[in-house]
Amino acid sequence: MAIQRTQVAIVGAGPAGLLLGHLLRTEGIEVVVVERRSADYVLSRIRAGVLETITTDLMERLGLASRLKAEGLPHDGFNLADGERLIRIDMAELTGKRVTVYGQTELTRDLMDAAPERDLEIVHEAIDVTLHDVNADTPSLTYRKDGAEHRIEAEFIAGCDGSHGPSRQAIPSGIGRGFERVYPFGWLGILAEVPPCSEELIYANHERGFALASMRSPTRSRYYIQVPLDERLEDWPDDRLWDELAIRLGPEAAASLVRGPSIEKSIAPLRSFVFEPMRHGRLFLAGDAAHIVPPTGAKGLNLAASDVAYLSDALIAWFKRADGAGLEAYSAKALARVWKAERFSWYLTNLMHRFPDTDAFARRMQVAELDYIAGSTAMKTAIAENYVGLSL
Ligand code: RFL
Ligand code: PHB
Repeated sequence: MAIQRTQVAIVGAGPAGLLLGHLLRTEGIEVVVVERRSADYVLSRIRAGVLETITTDLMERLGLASRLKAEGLPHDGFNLADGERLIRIDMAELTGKRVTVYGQTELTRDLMDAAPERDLEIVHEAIDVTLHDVNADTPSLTYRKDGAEHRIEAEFIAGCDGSHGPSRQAIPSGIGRGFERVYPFGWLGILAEVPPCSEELIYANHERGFALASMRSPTRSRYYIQVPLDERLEDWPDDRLWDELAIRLGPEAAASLVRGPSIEKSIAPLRSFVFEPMRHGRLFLAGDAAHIVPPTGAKGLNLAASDVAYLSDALIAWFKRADGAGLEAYSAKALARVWKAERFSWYLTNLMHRFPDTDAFARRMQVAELDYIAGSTAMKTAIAENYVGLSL
């Protein structure tokens, strides 16, 4: 078996693992990232689109923000639609901050492309990654690649392997606790090479269910509709999906809705989940490995970024100054921010979707809440402050 030694072994080359790897490399810390999938597969996953300044600042700090700055779309506001009414949340005016629309795929590509020049080693197609002795001084992981067995001995392991990866499973049951809310619907998403129907995002609460108008660029649109969990993709040919979007997004958006063939179409279930604590011995969890949010608040990728901002600072303090205080504080500090993002994502999900049990009273509550938001700068500010991202 080939044995390799490193300071930090990172499981997962999604945004959390790649950002953490780069942040540690800038301080000369030795890192190896192991990823189950091929680079092409990772880049083909269409996911997040909205970046908080926390995320764009990290890319800037890494000196990897040139394409993001050239191609990312700064957004000063977004809209909540309810029937005929459009409530604009002016993030720039209310908070002095904005968000950037830039696909997770593009961010991941920028981080991957810069890996060789920064000596960030990424092992793709690593099979059967298994963590060992995470609660001892000598944690390690093993994997197979091209039929050969490999072992990496590290001082720390960062579990950045998403919600189904092996890292969280390596924490013995009884040590931690998961908190979960499963929603009785999913989002059917479509990506198409057509100009967006609106310059800003529209989150619509319609009697037929939620819809979202988003985008990737001035020529590429991303839309979602709420669907029952047992919905089949085959039942949603493009034409039916465009018709449904035109109804749910409201007449104004429908008038400027440009249709086109789908480049990608998929259904994702919605879930809230938090695992506490985010550390066990020398294993630290970050990103989706520790928590999931429903996509309604656009928080998932940004939480992965804030986790690794905390974790990289803590690991750097350890390796550079033998200061372990940051590592001790990591879980509590990250969770404090995670829970606030969980709250906001849950709140916006409840406000904007039709649940199977949304009865007349529950619907009146949604209308009253939206009415209140429409007329209250305080409410709009609270929503804007959460959407642009709470401070680190
Ligand atoms: P990822 O991206 O899932 O990466 C984890 C990586 O670990 C690998 N892995 C393994 N590697 C080795 N061995 C194993 N056994 C492994 N098992 C798994 C995986 O292959 C993968 O490469 O987690 P990470 O890095 O924590 O990043 C989290 C984000 O990807 C996620 O939170 C966001 O995509 C969520 N999300 C959104 N977040 C936002 O901030 N803004 C948005 O607008 C937004 N929109 C979305 C979203 C997620 C969506 N879906 C599909 C769930 C929209 C959607 C539809
Ligand atoms: C997206 O563009 O994919 C997107 C935007 C906002 C969300 C979720 C997803 O809240």
